[in-house]
Amino acid sequence: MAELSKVYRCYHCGVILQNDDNSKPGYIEKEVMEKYPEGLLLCDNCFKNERFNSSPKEADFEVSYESILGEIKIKNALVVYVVDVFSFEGSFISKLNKKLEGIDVFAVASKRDLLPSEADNDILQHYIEHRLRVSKLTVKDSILVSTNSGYNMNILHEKLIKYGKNRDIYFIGATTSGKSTIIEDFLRNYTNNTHNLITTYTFNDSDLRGFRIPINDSHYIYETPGTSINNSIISKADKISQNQIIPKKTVKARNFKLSPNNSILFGGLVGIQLINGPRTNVSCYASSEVNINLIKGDLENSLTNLLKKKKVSPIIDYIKSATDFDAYDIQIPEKGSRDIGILGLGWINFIGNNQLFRVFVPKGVYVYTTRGKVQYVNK
Ligand SMILES: Nc1nc2c(ncn2[C@@H]2O[C@H](COP(=O)(O)OP(=O)(O)OP(=O)(O)O)[C@@H](O)[C@H]2O)c(=O)[nH]1
Ligand SMILES: [Mg+2]
Repeated sequence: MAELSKVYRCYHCGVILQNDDNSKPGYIEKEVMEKYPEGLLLCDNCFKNERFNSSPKEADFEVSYESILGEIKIKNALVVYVVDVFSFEGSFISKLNKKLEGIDVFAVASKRDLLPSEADNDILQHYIEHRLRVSKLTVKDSILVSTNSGYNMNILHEKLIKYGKNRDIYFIGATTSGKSTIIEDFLRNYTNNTHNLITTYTFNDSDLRGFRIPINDSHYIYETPGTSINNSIISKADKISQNQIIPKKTVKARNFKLSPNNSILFGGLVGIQLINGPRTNVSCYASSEVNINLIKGDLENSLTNLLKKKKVSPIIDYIKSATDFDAYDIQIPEKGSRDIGILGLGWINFIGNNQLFRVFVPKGVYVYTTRGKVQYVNK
């Protein structure tokens, strides 16, 4: 009797996969096919050249910003580096960090209210300091704050006045990290006892402008424009989805048990499949307006169906099927609490145990993995 056997196609280019000749289209190693019989398979060519990339791009920053950094260096000013604790990777920019080497930094981690109140502040602060230290920044001080809840804002104001006694202060950071909101909060409790005015200011050798606020007769706080991020999911989404993706209130963990071949779907935006490894408890962090679903079995079909029927939210109009995504494989050799995150959207947290995850994101969006950022008090 004739035997039917399944024909496998490359998930990206659609070519029929074969194990016989690596010089011909569709070649894939036999072991890979056997290892992931139900996984999404890519021919060697697509795996290497096109959509698979095990070292995704990092958050970027604009060259024009360098003139501001030059000004800071000449004045030996203090940099207040504002990072967003929810979207930390999107506001912690390694290219910018390199330029900050040798400059004194006061790290202000903003938007504390977006993380669960039970999250351990000491561990969070330690995580941020660790990341700054690893990036070789000269961190003179750091603080967690929230303008929304007022958390640590008085302490921050006092520190700014203290540090401004003998040097200028420059607020820098990614766009939407929270610089202006912190400065507005500062201004609410501020009295100008100097002979100078609050003015707008154009930074040396550039057309970048920001506010300049006198702290005393010889020193100022400078608000710089944010450096923009082009590989965040926010930059790929339309206004309506952006509104759903950016959290406005505390993000609570949503928990799932993920078995091999099953996936977590964030709206119609991101799919994270456990390709290989033990059944894993996963906590998902994203805006409450982003649906999070557990998908059993074939992610490619489920995703295409859900997108077609608009059964998930948010969706981005130009993403119509599974082939509109970039895919990354992430192997987790580390033990302990780990995160896999998607810039601008959120992250999953789990205990590392040699898992292999496959992450599908809209093309050009940055995916990262780090040690776990949020741990709970009494956990
Ligand atoms: N939940 C929460 N949202 C905040 C907080 N601080 C700022 N935001 C929001 O974050 C967004 C960006 O804040 P801004 O202060 O404008 O950010 P920025 O760093 O000045 O951004 P650019 O001017 O583009 O560089 C706004 O929608 C704020 O409402 C906070 O403490 N908690
Ligand atoms: Mg601003």
